[in-house]
Amino acid sequence: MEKPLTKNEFLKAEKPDLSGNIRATLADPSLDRFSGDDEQFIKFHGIYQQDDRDKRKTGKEYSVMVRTRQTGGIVPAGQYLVYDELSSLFANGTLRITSRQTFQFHGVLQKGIGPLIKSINEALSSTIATCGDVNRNVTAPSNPPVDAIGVAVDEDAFALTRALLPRTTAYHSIWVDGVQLDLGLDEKIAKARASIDQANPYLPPPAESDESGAPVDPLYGKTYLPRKFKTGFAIPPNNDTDIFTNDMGFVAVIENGKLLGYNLLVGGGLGTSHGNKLTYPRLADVIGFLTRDQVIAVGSAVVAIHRDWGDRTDRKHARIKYVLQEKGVEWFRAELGKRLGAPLPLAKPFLFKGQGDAFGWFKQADGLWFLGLFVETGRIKDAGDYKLKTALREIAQKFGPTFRLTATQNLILSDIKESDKEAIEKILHAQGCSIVFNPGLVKGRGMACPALPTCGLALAESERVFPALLAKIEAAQAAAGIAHEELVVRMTGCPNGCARPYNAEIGFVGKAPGKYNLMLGGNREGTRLARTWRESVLADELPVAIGELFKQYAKERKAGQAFGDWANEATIWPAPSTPA
Ligand code: SRM
Ligand code: SF4
Repeated sequence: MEKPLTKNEFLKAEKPDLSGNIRATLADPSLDRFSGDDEQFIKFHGIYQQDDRDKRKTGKEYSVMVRTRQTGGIVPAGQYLVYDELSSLFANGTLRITSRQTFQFHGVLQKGIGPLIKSINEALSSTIATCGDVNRNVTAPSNPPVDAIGVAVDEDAFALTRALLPRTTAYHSIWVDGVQLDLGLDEKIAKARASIDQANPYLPPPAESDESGAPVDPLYGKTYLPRKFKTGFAIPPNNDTDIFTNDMGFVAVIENGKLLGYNLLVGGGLGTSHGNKLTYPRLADVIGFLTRDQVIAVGSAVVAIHRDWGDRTDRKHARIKYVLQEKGVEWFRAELGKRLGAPLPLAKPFLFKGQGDAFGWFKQADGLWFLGLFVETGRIKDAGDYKLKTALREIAQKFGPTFRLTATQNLILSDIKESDKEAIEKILHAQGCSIVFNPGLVKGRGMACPALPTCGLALAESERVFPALLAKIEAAQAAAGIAHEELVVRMTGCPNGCARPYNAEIGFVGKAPGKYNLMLGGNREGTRLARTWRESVLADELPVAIGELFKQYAKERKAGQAFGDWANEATIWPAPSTPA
């Protein structure tokens, strides 16, 4: 018997413009949240309904999280200044850099959603399709931010972003045309628009019409994709966008200093559910080579394969990685070739040598400078004497650098004149942010997801406990005589894998309050999956267990061997080991 489609499939088919009842809910001041079905529709608009989980004992306090779109993490200074103001006006005062180079506003109350999203659009960005069953934010290398190849890759990433935007008419009619603004931000917004000096790159092309004249999306149709879809670009040898974890990846092929095209990767994805063997993390397969002018055709064809072959009967099994795993790479190559009219030629050789961000000052190809800054767990905030938010506002106002959000939740300020470097440093030091220049190779490589109190799916803490845990891991390194050695440690509050723990050297995956699965054996290049070493370890015992491993590693390692590589091979594994 055929399995029935999921409820989400019926919702999409019923309202393919994705409008739901959002308009009516917004118009009713007595409502503090969206109803059941709209919780699904709002995701396509970049909104997640949440409640403060610290306060649940006294009743649910609803708010939403709003996620922006920033291809390649690029945020012009003017746009950043608008976001800075909006985060204080409508959110919890912080801006959260995500693991896919976007910003999230947390704690937005119902009446603030309209003005917030309208202002984001006025500042020439968008929240369209940053969630939902569509292509999400497209990542691209942020480090180094400016050279001829980097610029070309950014152009391709933007072109593909536009081609894969859903053409829903509801987004603009609800949030742009449907909201009146009276915030006194006009001058700031005008400056943001002037600094961007182009039309909104996130405005989708118009929808097409079906036989009855109704608008229809030529790629997504009426029911969009079976599930989310993620796309990234990378420039070897730096795998800073963790390209193998994407549904679709484009790896730059460079010959004689020129961007020849890309190797296509398909079928990465990390989300799993504890105890559900149908779900697992997977790294992408290498499919073939394409030239730059094929990016949109190939990208659209891969998305269409997900649309047509993804599992619409089980949302936990609906990502394209399962199509690749179950039908095989050869099947996929043939299917893609059929849609393109010819198979892609073989992929060219490529090698990643590492990932992660560089901190401090670097010269760009055009003679200007960029500054790599560490942002602890991606949270731009003012807290006590540490006033990163204030410092960045002042820097944006005075020097107008381009902000680039990295896929490790850090920040690059680029296009800075040599003569401004000293003043920028002074501002950061004066606001108590000296750590941002040199976090070291453990903090600087680390990543944690938001988890509690905002994430409705969190089983355990992550962002709030990660800095203290990393400090203990650094202390354990010192005790084992391996202080300051590079180490990729990532933590999530549940098995969905938002901070990508599954290909880290050490991954902590929330299992229950205060308990984590401890994953080991990923590598610094992001090209190997970690495996579960111990299940349900108490939070306090994590640094102790790791400390013992560090001692063994220090004794046994080969010259230059990284911890993750040692752990992958060492005789530390219980047999048989199981994936999380
Ligand atoms: Fe994620 C769901 C946060 C990157 C896999 N993710 C969520 C939600 C929206 C929870 C929810 O559905 O209610 C989280 C919101 C928490 C909050 O309070 O902010 C959330 N995900 C994040 C961010 C903010 C984590 C971060 O530390 O930065 C990242 C936002 C990226 C962005 O800007 O678009 C984020 N999420 C990822 C990644 C990593 C990546 O894409 O590089 C993954 C693993 C890769 C993958 O997709 O397989 C990831 N998030 C998930 C999943 C599991 C999907 C699956 O296939 O099973 C969920 C749950 C779901 O979709 O049902 C999820
Ligand atoms: Fe929430 Fe889990 Fe993602 Fe963390 S990994 S943000 S707990 S869904």
